[in-house]
Amino acid sequence: AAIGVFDSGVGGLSVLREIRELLPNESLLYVADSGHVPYGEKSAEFIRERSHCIAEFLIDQGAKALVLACNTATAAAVADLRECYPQLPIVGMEPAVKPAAAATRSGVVGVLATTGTLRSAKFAALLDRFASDVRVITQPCPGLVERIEAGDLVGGQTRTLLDQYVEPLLVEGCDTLILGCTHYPFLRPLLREMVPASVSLVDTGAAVARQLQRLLEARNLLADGDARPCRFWSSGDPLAMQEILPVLWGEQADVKRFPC
Ligand code: DGN
Repeated sequence: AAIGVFDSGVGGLSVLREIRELLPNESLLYVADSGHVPYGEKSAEFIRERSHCIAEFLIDQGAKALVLACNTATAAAVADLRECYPQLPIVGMEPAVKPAAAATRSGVVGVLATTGTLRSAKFAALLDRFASDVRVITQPCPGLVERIEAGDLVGGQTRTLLDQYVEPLLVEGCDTLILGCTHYPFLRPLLREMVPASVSLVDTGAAVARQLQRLLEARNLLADGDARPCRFWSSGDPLAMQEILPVLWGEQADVKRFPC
């Protein structure tokens, strides 16, 4: 049995890396729904349909747990999936509002995420619960996911877009930036060049890996042997993903075409 992980594209690989590091004995399966990226501007209904279809596929391939390595898909579909598969541990993402609210000294926190995440009821509830004492400025980032999907992590176009999104947050006095989309941790090196050293960048990839570990432990599902090599599928261009895997995943691997 394996851990099934998916995202609208290659962003979830930032979470997959955290899972590999914390749980090196687990076999991993990864679906990039790059044929439908970005999810950010799509309807919740559409994202739920895609999530069901991918979850079913991963379970057929032997997934004993699922990770929605996508903030947008989690906001739209995690409740539905949990209802559909009550026996299966299912872990979703959420923007790191809680740790950011605890860490900020200026009292101003910026959230970089997709439009879908920022307008979701789940995100509103998160702000109500953890951010009542701080000022939170949200910043949707259209176009950024596409740059990362293209494997452009430090180029001119990515830099221009990112600067346009981050600069206003700095002007407002944010000292903590939440990377609220799983694609964005890949922009950390570029972000570190752009923002002062006193600004912290927070994401929830490592916390999600720990939550997965807790759920597997509680249900006695942790792997007892060695991991098989990670298997990858893409609903977009498998060869394009194969080309950027060494950068985003740190290893070469075959990518198969996702069948639906
Ligand atoms: N990686 C996704 C997220 O965490 O929200 C979605 C990116 C997208 O499809 N726009």
